[in-house]
Amino acid sequence: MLSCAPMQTESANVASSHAAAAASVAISDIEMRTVRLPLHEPFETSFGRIDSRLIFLVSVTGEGLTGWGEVVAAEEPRYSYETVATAQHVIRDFLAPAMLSRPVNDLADLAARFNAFRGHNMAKAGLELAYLDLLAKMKKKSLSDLIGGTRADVPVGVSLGIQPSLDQLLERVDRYLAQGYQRIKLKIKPGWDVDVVREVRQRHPHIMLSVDANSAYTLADESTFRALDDFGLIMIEQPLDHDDLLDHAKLQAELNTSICLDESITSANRARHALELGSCRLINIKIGRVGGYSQALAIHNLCYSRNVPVWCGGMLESGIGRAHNIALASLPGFTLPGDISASSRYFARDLIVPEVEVAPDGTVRVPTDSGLGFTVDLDYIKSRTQDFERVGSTA
Ligand code: OSB
Ligand code: MG
Repeated sequence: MLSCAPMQTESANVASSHAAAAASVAISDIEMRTVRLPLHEPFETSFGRIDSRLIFLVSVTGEGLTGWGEVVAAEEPRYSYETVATAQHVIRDFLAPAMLSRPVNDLADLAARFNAFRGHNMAKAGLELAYLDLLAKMKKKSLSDLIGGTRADVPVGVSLGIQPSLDQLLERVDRYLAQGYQRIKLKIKPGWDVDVVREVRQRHPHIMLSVDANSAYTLADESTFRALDDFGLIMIEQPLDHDDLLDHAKLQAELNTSICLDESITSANRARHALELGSCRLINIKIGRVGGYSQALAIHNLCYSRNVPVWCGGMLESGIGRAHNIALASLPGFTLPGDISASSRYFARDLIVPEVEVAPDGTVRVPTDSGLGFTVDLDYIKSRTQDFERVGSTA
């Protein structure tokens, strides 16, 4: 079973039967690499600004095949407490030994081993991703097929960072709409919110528009939320504290606009709590934030069974993480456009071939080749690798 134990009773059983006949895999090697990729332009959110991404890749080898995953932690603990360095430590010293200790029966077996260690979801997810790519390659299936995906292409949107000026933001909104993106998400923070959203809305009365606060507000900002509530936004993403559910429930009760939780949803159990408390009406699923495919599938199944729409969030991943996001977003419950943009929106050159492209209708094609469905560009990765570390089953 691909879905994990805690949510089985809630599960709509989507994505569970497909890998039922899982083959046991003996992993012989786990490799960790960091690769710095400059961003085309700086990305600014309520918690800061970055102009490059330190991409943390993990690969696992077994049965003569290699599977690839990405750890989405950042260099600084702002979006999450994890960092690239904490994830390297946790993988090297705890997760890799657990994965290498004996053959992995299936995803639930791997998740149960990782569950013995608290937290560090992004580190766990990186290895789950690599394992599932390897498993899909063994079974000669696409990742989407393996997890029960039903879409041949997925609708996508773009997440626009806080800009130096309103004009620069408006220019970017126009640019990405012209490229076909189906939804525009604006990063907001106090001082860059109501006036900015009003301008974008006036110019584009009918587009799917949302905002993402990355926890920059409190319940005391009621007047801001009341103003935002009048713009016909499809959602307000994570307005309050990163680990809050209660105040979000109070706020959701006051708003017409749906609240979408990102940071606050760290597991399937947290998702269930949020839905039962009324903290949100939508959930952004990021495989890294929730600790891997096992929990991401459980959250999807829970929401699907309750008719709660979900969408796939992004962490400025390289093509390797993005390919996993595309597979996840092919599940039936992913009805809203994901933060799955073209490679060229982030980087001059991506780590996969071909790069991810957005079609003029604002969709990304779900690959049908086995595993990730993209070729990992190992020569390019090697040319940009900063740190390399190998953990083997034989010391
Ligand atoms: O809150 O969704 C977020 C990027 C890094 C950290 C957090 C977030 C984001 C994004 C970008 O919004 C999404 C993407 O295009 O990858
Ligand atoms: Mg977000």
